[in-house]
Amino acid sequence: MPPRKKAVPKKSAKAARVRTPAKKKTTATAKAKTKVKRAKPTRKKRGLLISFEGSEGSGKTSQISRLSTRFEDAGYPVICTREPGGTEIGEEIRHLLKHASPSTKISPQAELLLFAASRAQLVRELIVPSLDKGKIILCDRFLDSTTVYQGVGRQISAEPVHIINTFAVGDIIPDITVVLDVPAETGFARIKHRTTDLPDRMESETIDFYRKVREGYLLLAKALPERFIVVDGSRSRKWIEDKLWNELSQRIG
Ligand code: Z5A
Repeated sequence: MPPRKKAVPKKSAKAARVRTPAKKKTTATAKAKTKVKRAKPTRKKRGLLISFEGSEGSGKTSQISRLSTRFEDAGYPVICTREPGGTEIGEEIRHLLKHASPSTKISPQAELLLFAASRAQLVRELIVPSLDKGKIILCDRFLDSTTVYQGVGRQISAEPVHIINTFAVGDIIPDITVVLDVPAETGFARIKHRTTDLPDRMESETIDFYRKVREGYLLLAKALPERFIVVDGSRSRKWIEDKLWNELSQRIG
């Protein structure tokens, strides 16, 4: 299987989330209008953002690698990225989030903001410019991970999670979100043999936490059926790849 490409762009670009101007014309509203002019409303049409979600060991990384090859072979311009990470700053945040010592005691609120910071950078540095270039972006986790892990898993209330998510992504919402659904036990069994020099803070959660995460994804998918595709992640790698390729290539046209 070819190694997954890590895409870190050379240039950064301005993302364009613009507030609706107030009724009265003031200097501030005039500035806001200038921003409206600079926004590129057509960019979401040009490329496509496909996020992959699911609990640990659900097979996201494996499927992104397989599907990127299928997209490339079919002549689509495709890039792969991940969260947290995907940019230089994001990868530093990833390291902190995954390998901070237990004595650091990162609070759920600080954790939420760190994930959001990594995402805010990824959106502006990589996702917006790639959509502008018409690329298909396969993203290993995106904002739904925060909704589920920090919202459902860590039980931070929905409102701050939503506000912070929205602030981080602006108007960039995935066009399609794939959920690889596996029982928590299956995911755990798949990753337990992993050997690494560094202890992983996130992987030390209980099985109950991952049960909640799974339920959270299924609820989200039920609420947003037009965006989500849920696939049985406990099937064989080849079965999942074929199923996803059929679904995605049909939707992309
Ligand atoms: N997190 C968060 O809390 N809030 C956020 O906003 C964001 C993230 C963005 C990121 O960890 C952690 O951050 C994650 C959520 C949290 N934490 N947890 N816990 P990560 O990026 O290191 O890991 P991950 O995203 O959870 O993915 P993963 O553990 O690497 O698993 P995966 O990518 O879904 O699966 P995989 O690597 O493709 O496969 C795992 C193993 O299973 C591997 O040996 C494969 O060969 C095997 N596999 C894959 N598919 C199959 C099938 N179909 N059958 C059998 N075996 C398979």
